[in-house]
Amino acid sequence: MSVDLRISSEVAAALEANQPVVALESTVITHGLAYPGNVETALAMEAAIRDNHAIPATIAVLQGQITVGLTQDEITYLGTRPPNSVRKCSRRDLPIAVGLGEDAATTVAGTMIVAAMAGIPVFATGGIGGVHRGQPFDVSADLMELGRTPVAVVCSGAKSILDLPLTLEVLETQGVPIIGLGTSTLPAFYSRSSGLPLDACIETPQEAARIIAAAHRLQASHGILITVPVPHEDALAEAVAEQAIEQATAEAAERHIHGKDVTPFVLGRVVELTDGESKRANMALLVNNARVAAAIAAELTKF
Ligand code: PSU
Ligand code: MN
Repeated sequence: MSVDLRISSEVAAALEANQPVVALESTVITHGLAYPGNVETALAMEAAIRDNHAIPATIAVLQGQITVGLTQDEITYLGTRPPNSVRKCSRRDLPIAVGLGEDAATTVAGTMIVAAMAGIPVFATGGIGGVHRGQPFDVSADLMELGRTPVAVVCSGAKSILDLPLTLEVLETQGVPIIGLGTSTLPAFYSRSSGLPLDACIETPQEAARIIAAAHRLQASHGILITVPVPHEDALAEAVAEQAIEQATAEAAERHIHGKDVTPFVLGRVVELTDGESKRANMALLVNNARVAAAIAAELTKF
C-alpha cells in the first residue's frame, strides 16, 4: 500500500474484519459550513455512523499525509483553520498537497480516490459538485471521478446552486447509475424533489447494497450515486429554496463576485435569506445521509 496513506488503527481493523466502514469528506468541514456548525456536524455524522454499527473514516491530507480516519482533534483542527487557509483538494490537487506537505480538505472527487485506495466502498456526503448554471463548461471534477472510481456516494443530489438537468446529462455520459432511495426523483438538496427522473427507485439499504455488490461482480470501474432526500421535518419548500438561490446568485453577479468566491457567497446569502433554515436543512441531510450510508455498508458486508 502507498506509503502516503495513513489509516487509523480502528478503520484498518474494521476493514480487515469485513466490518462496515463509511468514508466522509472534509471539504464540507473547511469550505461547506462555518465554525462551529462544521465541527458539530462532522462529529454528529460520525456519531450517526457509530449508532448504526459502522465505523466512520473522515478523510483529509494532514501535513502531506493522506489520512483515513481523522481523530476528533484533527476534525476540530481543520474546522477551526481560517477561511481559505486549507487547500480544497480534488483529483488535480492531491499530488500538490502530498508533495508539498500541506493540509488539504478532500472534495467528493478527492475523497473517492482515497476511499478506493483504502478499500472503503461506501461514502456519505451532502451534495456532489456538478455543472454550474449559465456556465456549462464549469463542470466539477466530481462528475468525472464518479465515472472512473468504484465508490458508492450517498448524498442528497448536487449542490442546489447548480444546473441539475445538465449535471444529470454529464453523469449519464460518464456511465454513473443514479439511484433514489425512498424517492423516484432527484432530491434538490434543501428540498426533497427536483422533479427530475432517476435511473432506479429503491426503498431499502439492502437493495442499495445489492446494486453495489452487482457493480463489484461486474468489475465496474465507475461509481454509483445513491440519492436520499433531506428529512421531511427539515426540508425547505422547493419555491422558497429556489427563490433564495436565484436572489443570492443575482446579487453575486451584481457585486462582480466570481470564480471560487461564488459558492461561499451564495451559500452564505441563502442562509441569511432563509433565516437559517437552509443551514438547518444542510446539517440535517448530512447526518441523515451518514446514517443511511452506515446501513448500506452493513448490508454490503453480507455479500
Ligand atoms: N456541496 C455542498 N457543500 C460543499 C460541497 C458540495 O453543499 O462544500 C463541496 C464538496 O466537497 C464537493 C465540492 O465535492 O464542493 C465540489 O466543488 P467543485 O464544484 O469546485 O468541484
Ligand atoms: Mn466548480
